[in-house]
Amino acid sequence: MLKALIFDVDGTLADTERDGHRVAFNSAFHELGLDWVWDAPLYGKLLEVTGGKERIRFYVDSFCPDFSKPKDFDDLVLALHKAKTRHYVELLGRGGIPLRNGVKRLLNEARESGIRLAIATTTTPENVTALLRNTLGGDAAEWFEVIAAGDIVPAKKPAPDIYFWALDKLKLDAARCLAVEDSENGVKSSVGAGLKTVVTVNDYTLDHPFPGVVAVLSDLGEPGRPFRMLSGEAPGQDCVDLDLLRYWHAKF
Ligand code: XBP
Ligand code: MG
Repeated sequence: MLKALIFDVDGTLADTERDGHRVAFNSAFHELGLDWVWDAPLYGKLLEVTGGKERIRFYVDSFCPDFSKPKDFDDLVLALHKAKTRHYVELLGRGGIPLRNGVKRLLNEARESGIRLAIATTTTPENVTALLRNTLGGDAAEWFEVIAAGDIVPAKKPAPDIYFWALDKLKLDAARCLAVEDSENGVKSSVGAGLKTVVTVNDYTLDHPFPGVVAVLSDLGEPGRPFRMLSGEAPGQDCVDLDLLRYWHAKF
């Protein structure tokens, strides 16, 4: 029996990366006097590494051969990431990023049906609450029984640890839950934790491989704005609702 849905955040609940996180990173670099600029294609490559602090380090190591790290480089990374989080939360506060198609509808249906909700994400906890507050209203963080986020586990996605942490807090076996993800790293993490997983892709993840998932879709769909099925089966359905999730959960 399906008991809980565990959602990824970035790329899944909302398209936050290109016009949200990327913009906030660039604002932080500018604020701290660095001439680094992450354009949209470069950011696609940087998404290989999850976690903002980890991504900054990956950028320096892989794309800035001439940058000589100062002695206090660790502090610089922390200061950049703190500034980035502030810029990102401000951007969300201006209503900069809407939820993806079908997300609000499915969350509401799950709440009405007593399906438990959780989040498993690499991003910083305050980014999650800011997104939920600005898109769903002041109390939306409380819709989620568990919010597993950021540095709460040392090994970020693609490691399964963040999903194990969420399952532990939910006190549920993976077999009773379904994950919703958008990326290869996310799927490695959720499938690695033993979760049946549904994928909704975005521009950055369209070509990612998703071995072991139950379905890959353009988005969750809305009545009159159906999803496109990229792999898997959804007999007679044009949006993802609990009936379809229960069907996938039971069948695959
Ligand atoms: C999300 C991420 C995060 C955000 C930045 O991945 O990769 O790193 O881009 O977050 P997922 P912070 O959707 O798989 O969780 O800067 O707050 O770390
Ligand atoms: Mg994601």
